[in-house]
Amino acid sequence: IKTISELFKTLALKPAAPDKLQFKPDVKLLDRMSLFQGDITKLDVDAIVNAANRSLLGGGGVDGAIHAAAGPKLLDECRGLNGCLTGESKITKGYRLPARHVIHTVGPVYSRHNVEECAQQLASCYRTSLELAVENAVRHIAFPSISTGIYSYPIEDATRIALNTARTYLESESGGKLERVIFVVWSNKDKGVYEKLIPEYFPDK
Ligand code: AR6
Repeated sequence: IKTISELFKTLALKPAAPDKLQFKPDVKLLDRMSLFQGDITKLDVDAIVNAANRSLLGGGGVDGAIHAAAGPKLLDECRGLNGCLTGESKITKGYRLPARHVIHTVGPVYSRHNVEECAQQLASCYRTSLELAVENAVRHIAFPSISTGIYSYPIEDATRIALNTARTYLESESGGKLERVIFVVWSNKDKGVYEKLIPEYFPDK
């Protein structure tokens, strides 16, 4: 787990020339991800992801924190987006946030009777956010733990999906353009789950 100053140190990388964006194969996957505990609205990165709802018009949890920190212009831009389906993502500017962009994704409301569909929708949140990031030349993207708050997704299952989807994308051809994925946790319990599972999906080799 990185402290905020360590995280910023790792982020203070020289911007790559556009034609050199493809990551070298010898850069370890583990060196392209970070775990950060704290408030995602404070991160000075190209994009932070918002765990939104289908209206995209704000709410509680991390969504409320992002809208409060970004200011009312974020809501104005969101009004023009016409909502978003579960498992899909839309991008806006970051306004008063240190982050340049906000990628709004709509996670599933967890249901024990529909585990398979929830898992596919959650994976789709991560995948479509990462795709939007690359389409918008985002190099650093920070994710909160989507659906695991108000939407009640079990943290361990959700974390496996987050790590697996990010790892698969980072290894893909377009994912080669992403420099770093940052997973942001709020609670100590969630931090423990990520620390336990990261070595399974991002082995240190
Ligand atoms: N920085 C980082 N993580 C945070 C922050 C923050 N400032 N605040 C909360 N978290 P949730 P969901 C963590 O409930 O489950 C909203 O009303 C939080 O501890 O924000 O996808 C939307 O409008 C948890 O680990 O999102 C939707 O209606 C994680 O962020 C609904 O909630 C996600 O919790 C979405 O629910």
